[in-house]
Amino acid sequence: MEKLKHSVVCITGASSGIGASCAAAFAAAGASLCIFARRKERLDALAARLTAQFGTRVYTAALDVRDRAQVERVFSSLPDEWRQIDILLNNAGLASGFHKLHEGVVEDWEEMIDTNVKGLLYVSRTVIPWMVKRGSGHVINIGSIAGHQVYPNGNVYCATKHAVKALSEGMKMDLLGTGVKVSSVDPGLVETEFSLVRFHGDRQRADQTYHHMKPLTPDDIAEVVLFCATRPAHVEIADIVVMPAAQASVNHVHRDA
Ligand code: NDP
Ligand code: 8X3
Repeated sequence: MEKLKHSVVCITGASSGIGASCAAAFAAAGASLCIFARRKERLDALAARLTAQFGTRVYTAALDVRDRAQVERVFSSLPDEWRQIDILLNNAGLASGFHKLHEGVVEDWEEMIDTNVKGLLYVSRTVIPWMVKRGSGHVINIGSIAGHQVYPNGNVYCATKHAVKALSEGMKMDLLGTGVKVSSVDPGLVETEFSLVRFHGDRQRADQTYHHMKPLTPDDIAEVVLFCATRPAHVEIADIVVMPAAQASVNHVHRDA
């Protein structure tokens, strides 16, 4: 953990779920945080809490990762000390809708592709060159078990997470020898706002996802992300799949009762 003191950690999608838990875990370990999401009021509330609890320095800005010009503007207006990003956590992402492919909603597809794939690329294209220039850094991408397997009605979401897996592998090859590490953390079911977003605010349907089973918590994922970030210089975790004990694959979930 000593390693994280004085480091700058940049997290996209820190207003909720896994991103917010990772922000808290890195703050507890002594890092400074640069956190982004569309809901800035949530970021500011999180920042105030972490500063009060751990004395954390936090930079917040509203950012929609789908908007390329906005990504460039927000990162280029970062004050110099915040540009020394040691760890980039590409976490912002979502599922939208749950339909058979031939009945799918094109706007849902576009939102997922624009956020999970193009948004991750825009942010990476902006930040990674700074890391390469300094000869150090670590990109941690939040993938998914849905990047390894496909499930009915998961079609486009699964495709975006398969793309994230390919991008993590490609980044690792392209960054070889630069001093910049790349890791992918790929969770199974985690109880966050993810399902509420997927089902467009339908709480009952969202709750069914975790019905009679114990999902992962966002803190479980934050622990794994921190593990990746704190390995010795010569150790690089390429990919970790993290599943709830009650989930064997995207299609196999054990539910009590
Ligand atoms: P949440 O819905 O709780 O959090 C998603 C975060 O992404 C929010 O902070 C949201 O912020 C942000 N976000 C969404 N769209 C955008 C955008 N266009 N620009 C910037 N930020 C955005 O879900 P999770 O914490 O579960 O999701 C985090 C990541 O984990 C995602 O990549 C998801 O695919 C992945 N994942 C989730 C799993 C799960 O079961 N929950 C399992 C495997 C992977 P805001 O709305 O304020 O912009
Ligand atoms: C989220 C996990 O199984 O709902 O990536 O697709 S799953």
